[in-house]
Amino acid sequence: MSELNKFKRFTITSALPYANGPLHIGHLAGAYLPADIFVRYLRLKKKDVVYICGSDEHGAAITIKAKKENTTPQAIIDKYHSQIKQSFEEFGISFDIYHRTSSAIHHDLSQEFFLNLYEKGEFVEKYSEQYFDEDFQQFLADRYITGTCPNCKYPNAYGDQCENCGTSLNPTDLINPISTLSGKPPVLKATKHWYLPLDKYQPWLEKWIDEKEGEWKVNVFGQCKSWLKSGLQPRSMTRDLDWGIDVPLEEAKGKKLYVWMDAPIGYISATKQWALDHGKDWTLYWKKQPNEQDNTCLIHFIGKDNIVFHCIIFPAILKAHGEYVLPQNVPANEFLNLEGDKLSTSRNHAVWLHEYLEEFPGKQDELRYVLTSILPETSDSEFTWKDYQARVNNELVAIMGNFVNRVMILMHKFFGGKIETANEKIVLKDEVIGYELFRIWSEIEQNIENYRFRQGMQAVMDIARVGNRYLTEKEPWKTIKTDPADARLALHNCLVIIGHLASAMQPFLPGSAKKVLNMLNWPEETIAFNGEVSFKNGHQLNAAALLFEKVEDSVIEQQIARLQAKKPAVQAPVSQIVPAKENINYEAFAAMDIRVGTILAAEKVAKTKKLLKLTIDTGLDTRTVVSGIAEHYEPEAIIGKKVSLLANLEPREIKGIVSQGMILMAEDPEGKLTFVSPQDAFDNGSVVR
Ligand code: B3M
Ligand code: ZN
Repeated sequence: MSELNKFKRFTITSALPYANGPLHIGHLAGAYLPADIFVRYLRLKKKDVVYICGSDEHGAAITIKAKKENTTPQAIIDKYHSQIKQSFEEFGISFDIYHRTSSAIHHDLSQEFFLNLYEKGEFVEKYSEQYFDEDFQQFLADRYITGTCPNCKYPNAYGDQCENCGTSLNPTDLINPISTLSGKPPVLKATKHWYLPLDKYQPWLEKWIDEKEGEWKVNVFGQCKSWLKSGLQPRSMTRDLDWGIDVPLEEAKGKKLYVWMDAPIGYISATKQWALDHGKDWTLYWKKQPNEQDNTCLIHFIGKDNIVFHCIIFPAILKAHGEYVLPQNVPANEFLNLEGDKLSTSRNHAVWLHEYLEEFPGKQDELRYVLTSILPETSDSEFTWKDYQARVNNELVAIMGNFVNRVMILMHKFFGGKIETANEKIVLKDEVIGYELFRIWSEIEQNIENYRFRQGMQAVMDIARVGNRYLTEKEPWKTIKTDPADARLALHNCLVIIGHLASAMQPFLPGSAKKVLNMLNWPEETIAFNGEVSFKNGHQLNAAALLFEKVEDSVIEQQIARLQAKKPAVQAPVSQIVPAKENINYEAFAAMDIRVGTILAAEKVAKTKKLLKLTIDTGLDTRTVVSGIAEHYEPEAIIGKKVSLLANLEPREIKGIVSQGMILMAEDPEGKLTFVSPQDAFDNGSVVR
């Protein structure tokens, strides 16, 4: 407890997930698992800590989902809020409260914040030209508009942020903007909004961020510096939307607060609700105290795409308000990938938490262990099912489970599971082991306090490694025959090591730590973290229970196969759809003679990659058509196929063959082709119109 020791109180937050879909392992690895480990550690250290989270229920993420599912935003948030809450509970993320931003207490507090800044004259009021979708009669903010990122040229950047390079954007920054509602380029229209003058706060933010050098993670610090370097722009805190928190001003009727203004305030309103429920004073956890040393330590756990909002915009809001503490740290994680590909909700390429919980009942700690071991702490990392299996089988089962199991079995077999000692209690009687444990403990604590949970987890595993080595060296199964006292001493020492192990497991693998404590017949719910571990003379151990089970190949194969099957064909973003053409009159259409025909013969056109020479029965005649479909169809496979043929297209010579007409094909944005054919058996020569 070095740096952190100076704080009396901790307010720990995990990013509020949008209530627009279920949780997956990427969420866990980003903002929840690390925070949960950290919070459990603080609690074990007897710190005053509140751990806050809840659903983010506003913004375009919600309304767009509602449109997709053909339902209301309210129905969407109700559905996903309860699903997400339940998954978190079952998985064992130990929030003190999981709240929601649709609550009245949150709406009130957000409006209060806005008015506070408004009355201080902090906002810059500005009419500006904003993109507007004429078909849908709606202004296009945030996720309602996509286009090419001016910074990295990513083609599907959102109006408020490029998810590829993390840059925070305004819709007017986008190159070739497209409305996600109509798929059309938008028009510009004037509207009034209230801007937070981030440019004005820049000098202060620079100074504040600079103080974090060496303290904040390099990925976080680096991102902040680069935004500051490119110069901050005023950012609108209001939106022309019909879902969200009303802007509390008469002249702003119909406008809502920007979701990134209200969402972080959600941390505060959730704390208020928690305090109300538990008879606490919420202000202690958020507001500056008369003596600086009484201030709470505020830490935000987030994914890297949220850095700008937590390190620049929210601190600016808090500072402008004036009464609140600023975050002490924002240990953002990078992204987790899955089986060689980005996790993707829209492509259904994910391991969903609710599905995992259903299919792997009681195996929360297995997932916690694997994810903790691969957390994307300094760079993106990857989850694969094979790696999951290997880590569970070769580490949890073979090292941790095996050590505990061997000691428990031997204690029961040789001594009926009962501690007997001439002293009042047993203590560790091995200097080397004692020294090793001392070193490991300091590693565990230092790693947790510096947000290096991967290494912290490995250090915990080292306790089991030390135990296994010691047990193998001492061979009590042999000495029991020659020197039973020595066998007993060795096993007693092992029990002390198991006590340390259980103690250290608690923040990381809470369920398994409990199981071990239960085997040890430890009366308390928890065991002191890095405290004295000992057993009284006469102490009776409980029966050995299996800690972890081997993961069979078939289980993993099934998961891999399912991931493959789940992936629907890549969905084209709206912006890739070929833009609409100009209107034509009916005459222009009617001039086309389109007929149903049958392919009688097909062969490749020599020395070309793309062309097939087709012989078509058109009902009128039998003719030759050259078609550019050779990369999509084998000639033999299409003989007998019904097609639609533009029969009165001027004949054209292609590679020395006269082509009389054109086969109609549908082409998707990926360039895949398919025949446009009648759905039923239809005579050749039938007219298409
Ligand atoms: N709901 C964004 C996200 O899920 C957002 C986090 C809010 S934290 C205040 O990426
Ligand atoms: Zn970009």
